Amino acid sequence: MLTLYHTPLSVNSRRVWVALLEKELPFETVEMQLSGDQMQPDFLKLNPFHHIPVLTDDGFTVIESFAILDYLEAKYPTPSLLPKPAEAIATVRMVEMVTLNELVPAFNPLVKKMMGFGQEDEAKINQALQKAEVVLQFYADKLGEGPFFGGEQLTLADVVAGTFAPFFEQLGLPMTQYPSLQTWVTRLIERPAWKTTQPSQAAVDAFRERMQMRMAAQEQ
Ligand SMILES: N[C@@H](CCC(=O)N[C@@H](CS)C(=O)NCC(=O)O)C(=O)O
Repeated sequence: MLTLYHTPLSVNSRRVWVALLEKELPFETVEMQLSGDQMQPDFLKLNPFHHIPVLTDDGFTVIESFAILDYLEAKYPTPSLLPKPAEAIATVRMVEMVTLNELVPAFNPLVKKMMGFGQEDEAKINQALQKAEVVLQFYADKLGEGPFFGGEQLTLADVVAGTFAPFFEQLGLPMTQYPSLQTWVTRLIERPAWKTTQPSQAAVDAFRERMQMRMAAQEQ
């Protein structure tokens, strides 16, 4: 049996959760609170770095979300989330790595501002917005006219970039400048896998409150 240790608010977990759903695999979930439960000996045996997601598959444990995605693709290849042509594979990998290495660092100050975690200075926010826009332009170029990054089929590129996509507007990114990307976002968020894994507003609000209390306690 496949078991996913995760928390619904984690985008690192969500990409694995979406992949499991898109592959229509039977799996169970263990919801972590990340309030100390990730430091318990039983969990540290699964991941000594105390991070989610973790996937176990009949006694085999995989940590690191991208390793998990590769494992799922190799072990359960149908339906495939990785195209075969060399150019399409390169596009998928580029989108995955650009998301991780370029979009995530740009997103961090924008998310902090949106969540009200401390005061980010305006110059830093503008720089982050500019960096994020370079990524959006890159996505739009790679998407072209296709419904998905790898062509006609949903791929890991859509899963990885697409789990950030529902937040583009909320973070102040001007989606109207990228109509094909906007259509792609709409196409993804209508899929059952995205609907199932979309964190509720109540969960986001509760997380914001917990973090603000933790930050206030640290300041005292
Ligand atoms: N590179 C890891 C990052 C995982 C990660 O940072 N997980 C966070 C949640 S988003 C976590 O488990 N934080 C709790 C902790 O580190 O104690 C991956 O892609 O799986």
